[in-house]
Amino acid sequence: MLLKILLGFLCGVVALAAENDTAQQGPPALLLVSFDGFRADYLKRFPMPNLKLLYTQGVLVEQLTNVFITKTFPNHYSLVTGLYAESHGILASNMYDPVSHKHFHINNDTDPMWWNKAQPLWVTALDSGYKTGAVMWPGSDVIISNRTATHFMSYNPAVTFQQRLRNVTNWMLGDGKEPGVKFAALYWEEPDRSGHLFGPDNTTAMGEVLKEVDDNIGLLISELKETGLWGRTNILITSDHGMAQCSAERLIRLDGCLHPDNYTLIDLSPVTALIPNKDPEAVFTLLNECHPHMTAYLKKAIPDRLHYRNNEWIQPIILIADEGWTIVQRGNKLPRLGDHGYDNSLSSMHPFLVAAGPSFRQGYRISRLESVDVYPLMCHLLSVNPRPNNGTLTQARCMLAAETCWDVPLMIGLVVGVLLMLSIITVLFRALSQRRASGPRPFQRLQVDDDDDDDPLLE
Ligand SMILES: *[C@@H]1O[C@H](CO)[C@@H](O)[C@H](O)[C@H]1NC(C)=O
Ligand SMILES: *[C@@H]1O[C@H](CO)[C@@H](O)[C@H](O)[C@H]1NC(C)=O
Ligand SMILES: *[C@@H]1O[C@H](CO)[C@@H](O)[C@H](O)[C@H]1NC(C)=O
Ligand SMILES: *[C@@H]1O[C@H](CO)[C@@H](O)[C@H](O)[C@H]1NC(C)=O
Ligand SMILES: *[C@@H]1O[C@H](CO)[C@@H](O)[C@H](O)[C@H]1NC(C)=O
Ligand SMILES: *[C@@H]1O[C@H](CO)[C@@H](O)[C@H](O)[C@H]1NC(C)=O
Ligand SMILES: CC(=O)N[C@H]1CO[C@H](CO)[C@@H](O)[C@@H]1O
Ligand SMILES: [Zn+2]
Repeated sequence: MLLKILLGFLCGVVALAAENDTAQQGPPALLLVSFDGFRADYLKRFPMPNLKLLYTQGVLVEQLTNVFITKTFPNHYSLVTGLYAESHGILASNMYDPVSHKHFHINNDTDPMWWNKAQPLWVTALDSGYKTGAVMWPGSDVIISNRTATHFMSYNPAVTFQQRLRNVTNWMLGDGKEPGVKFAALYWEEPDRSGHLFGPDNTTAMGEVLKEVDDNIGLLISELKETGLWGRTNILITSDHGMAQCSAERLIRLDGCLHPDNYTLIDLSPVTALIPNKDPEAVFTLLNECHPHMTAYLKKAIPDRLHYRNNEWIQPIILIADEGWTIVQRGNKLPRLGDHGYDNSLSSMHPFLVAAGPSFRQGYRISRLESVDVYPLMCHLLSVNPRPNNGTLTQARCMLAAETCWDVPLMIGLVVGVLLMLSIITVLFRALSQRRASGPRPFQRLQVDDDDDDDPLLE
């Protein structure tokens, strides 16, 4: 009896403490991981048992429509801001500001000027009282809106995935007194590096690197389990862009069309950005007729759907190569066997998204999502007020366990099915009542015959 009371008391205290704990800690922590250059169809072409384990227990978005240009920096910044490149300002790997005459390059990127048009989630989430972390994600070590993440690591390719991961889990655990990091973003450079080197069509090489990537996902799962973070952390595994196969037969040489004295080159391939030195119309005309697999645009004529026009760092002329084509100034040398940056409507440019953790549905799949929609999803998961952005939660909401989502095809099927059943029942009912009517009931029959004067055969 006494034991029972004691047990009940203990249970009560534990429950209270647990509730206190969750109330104090707020929503589950969120870990965002990007494997650079992970083309969506690698998931179908290569076995990835650990990644598969994650999405069978969570959600798989088969293709993520990323932003133009489909390069690493623009897309990583879109993931953490929900903005198109023209709005967040990280437009390419190489940029030029005509006012300050400053140059941006991915190895010389820490001037806040380039990043301050937007604010990444690791900064915004600080205002909700959270600690945040950023490991080698583009912009991690840049002071944006006067701040960085609580913890960050600058880009260093010599640091292994496991070391990066260990730092992140340590930050997430906290030190006992201080709460841990609530949002962390982690970057890894494969399979992009190998995709450029060997080309995405090289099944042997890509198979090897994707096995390594999957082993890293295995490490992630076991590290989270060992530290007790598993089950109370939401995990997003995604990427910035895909990869197209290039070849030496698909080179576009600018020098064949126009002497280099006529323009200043800012960025080269597969999207060239240039400033005509004089006579922009003449330069444009020559470039426009240069090659059937390259499209030239004057800045004002860049198609709306690319969301790549309204920014002072977009140069007066851009050239876009067709899928798999490489723009060079001169020579016959192919710089890379695989490349990306092409039109974001190409499925070869699309990455994927896997989501798992306490907030997500299990074994759920959707075929598409916009990469700008990942930001409002993350803000929702963290209860952070999203800053103005180009995404929406409409599609992504269905990934959440707490939401009931109407599956449109299923609903159509259901409605059609119900209507069909109703019609069958009506038809059957009529047939039955007619048969009964034509049965041995002479008086009724006579009455019907009387009314039926429009049918001469019955007379
Ligand atoms: C709940 O949290 C407060 C503040 O941290 C603490 O003082 C209190 O002891 C906790 N209550 C329980 C039952 O753990
Ligand atoms: C980095 O960019 C700044 C600003 O454009 C420039 O002053 C500096 O020389 C560059 N550094 C390197 C190493 O190129
Ligand atoms: C950043 O800090 C400087 C000086 O500390 C201040 O003048 C400036 O307004 C701050 N900028 C922002 C965006 O908070
Ligand atoms: C990452 O972890 C290593 C090893 O524990 C440590 O020496 C280093 O300071 C950590 N880096 C950061 C930025 O926390
Ligand atoms: C594929 O990559 C491997 C290196 O992993 C290389 O040895 C092989 O020649 C490549 N094959 C093709 C067809 O390029
Ligand atoms: C994207 O969002 C920004 C910030 O709200 C806005 O200024 C811009 O017009 C939006 N772009 C589009 C194409 O809606
Ligand atoms: C259209 C144009 O500006 N063409 C010039 C390109 O550069 C060469 C060499 O400097 C000039 O001779 C062309 O007039
Ligand atoms: Zn790349």
